[in-house]
Amino acid sequence: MSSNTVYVLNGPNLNLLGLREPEIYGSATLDDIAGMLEDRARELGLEIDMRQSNHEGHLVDWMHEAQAEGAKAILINPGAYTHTSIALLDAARAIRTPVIEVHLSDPMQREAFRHISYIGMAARQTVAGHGPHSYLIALEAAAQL
Ligand code: CA2
Repeated sequence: MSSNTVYVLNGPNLNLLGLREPEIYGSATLDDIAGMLEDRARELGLEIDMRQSNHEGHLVDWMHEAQAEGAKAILINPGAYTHTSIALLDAARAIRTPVIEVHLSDPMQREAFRHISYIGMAARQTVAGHGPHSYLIALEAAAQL
């Protein structure tokens, strides 16, 4: 862990990526995305700490941890917690570590209940709608911070 570490946090159901609903979320698994990010991070002189949890509190704890450990940035795809979690919004506001919101799909082009993003209210940037490439775009943005 160093100040060049970027936490990449993934919320509920993203462990199923590549295994279910490929028509919406594509065929890459979360491990594939981690590999892609690690390759690019190496070129950028960064390190990746990639995690996934189906539990809101774990994501909150990891955001606090990122700040305590002096991480460079947090990339977070909160999954459906994007649209429900004031706890994640409060966590993003409570830390100084920059937060970049990431989505595979573009929630604004989907059902109305996905149009609100709480964490988006505190994120430096939101990258959405580019499939796994959204994570890479977000990593490039983190490298510029
Ligand atoms: O597009 C995204 O990245 C989302 O954050 C994905 C969430 C969804 O609730 C957000 O509105 C947008 C859902 C993640 C669920 O991932 C699955 C992966 C494979 C199969 C089923 C769900």
